[in-house]
Amino acid sequence: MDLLGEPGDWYFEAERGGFAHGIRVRERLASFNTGFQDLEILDTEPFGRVLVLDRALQTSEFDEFMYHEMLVHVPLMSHPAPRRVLIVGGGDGGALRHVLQHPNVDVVQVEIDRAVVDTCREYLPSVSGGSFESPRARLVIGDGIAFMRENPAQFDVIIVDSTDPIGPAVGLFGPSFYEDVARSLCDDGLLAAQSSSPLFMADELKQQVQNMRRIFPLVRTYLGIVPGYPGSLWSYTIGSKRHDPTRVARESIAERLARGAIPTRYYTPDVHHAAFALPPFIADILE
Ligand code: AG3
Repeated sequence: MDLLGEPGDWYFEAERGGFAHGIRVRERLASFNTGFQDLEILDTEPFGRVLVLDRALQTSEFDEFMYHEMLVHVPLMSHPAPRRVLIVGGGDGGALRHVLQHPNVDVVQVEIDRAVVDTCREYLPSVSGGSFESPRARLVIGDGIAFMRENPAQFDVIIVDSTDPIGPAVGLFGPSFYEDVARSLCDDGLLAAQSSSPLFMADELKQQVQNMRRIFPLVRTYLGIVPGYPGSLWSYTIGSKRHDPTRVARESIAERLARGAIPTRYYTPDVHHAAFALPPFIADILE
């Protein structure tokens, strides 16, 4: 069976352990190998247009806000006054769009695969929403690791918006990567990274958190729901040099959301704090 399917068929994303979830395809809009990975843009019934890389759904018009708001606003609100932000990966531009909603923030984004940026700007324009044209954004096509080595002590917040910790992105999860991140952060900087499904990729989550703990004094995992990802339940992890994301005052989050007129559909001060409450089976993974 062709897992990607022709129009009217289903796109199935198979997870290890014999679980797959499916989305009905209206049309396959693009499908090619970029030189780095297999890229698909599908138009689907419930999720609208979606980006698939190496057969893993990355982003959709339908639920991108659920993922990007949690990946972006939780770390930015955990820093008292972020000015310089680095995004590693995130070629669809969704993380960039949400970071730019914060006033006074300049962003550098380093994405290795230009084809992801170009194809998403063409087929998923609402995800980046014109943010690549912002005077506050600079896009670098290249290797995030090399970029960080050349830019020490530069950033208040670094966001890693990568694919899964298998295959090409695996280098973005190891201890030496986190050393580079720490060096590229200011003295009170913090890192946020997507950290996989706590259900289906528990071993990867555990390893990632262990790697971060070797480098950062404060490591906090939090949860969100992303219906397009396997199992819907998703995790993110912050590694921080000083600021504790679980201690930021609700009033200060509310005040900054209002001052910036930041239009959220998922993230609120209460959601920020609720996200750090871990069910015991996940707390056990991280012990
Ligand atoms: N980055 C995280 C995608 C993880 C999805 N995994 C999966 N479907 N198995 C998404 C990039 C969005 N900007």
